[in-house]
Amino acid sequence: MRPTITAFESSPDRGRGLARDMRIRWALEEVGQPYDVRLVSFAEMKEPAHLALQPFGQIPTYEEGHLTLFETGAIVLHIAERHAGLLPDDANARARAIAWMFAALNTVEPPILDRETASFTERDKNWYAERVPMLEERIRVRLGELSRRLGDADWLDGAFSAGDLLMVTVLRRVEGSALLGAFPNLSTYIARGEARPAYKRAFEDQLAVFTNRSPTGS
Ligand code: GTB
Repeated sequence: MRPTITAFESSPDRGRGLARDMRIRWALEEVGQPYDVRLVSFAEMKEPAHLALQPFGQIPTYEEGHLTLFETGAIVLHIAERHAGLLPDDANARARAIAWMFAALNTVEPPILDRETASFTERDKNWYAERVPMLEERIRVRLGELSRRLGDADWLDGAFSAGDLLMVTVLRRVEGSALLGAFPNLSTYIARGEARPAYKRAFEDQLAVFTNRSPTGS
């Protein structure tokens, strides 16, 4: 059954692929599952019809027949469990790939989000300048740990998996920053993710929302 996801009608990033629908688009492209996209405005996201799908009034959501899902981790896991290509067949390797999915969302993303949130909402506070180095140090520690674990491997645990997909989307949030620049292997890891044909199709399709080009046909 062809799923429908929701995405921003007008993403603040103007198509840089930083909004979280990108994760779902990429996962669906990796497994070759065509999908539809319903664009929602910020106002619509807070209305009852959308809140019935996503209790926190956010995107993305995922509808497939009678199933409705929210939370990108749950959606990517659902896609990965039902299609080949995003999780290994070996049970232990599969469990480890799922651990990397959680690590991306629970361990690496939170300090990055804290820094972003501070820059949006706390800039006018007199303690902001004091707080930023602390927030950045937390990110640096996590990136250092991740960098050490990745070493010179292509992916986090053997073949590319849903764990890498989520980790790359999380790391993209600091792409181009001095924080990430200190860890060249993480920059090349992101580049490897971005070079995947499925990533490129997903990126073009979310960008098409802003450039009015027609999607690649997924
Ligand atoms: N934990 C949830 C998940 O993983 O699904 C988080 C979902 C979420 O944060 N969605 C955001 C949202 O709907 C969009 S992606 N926010 C509206 C709201 O909460 O009211 C976050 C995002 C938005 C914009 C940029 N950007 O412009 O760079 C990057 C990331």
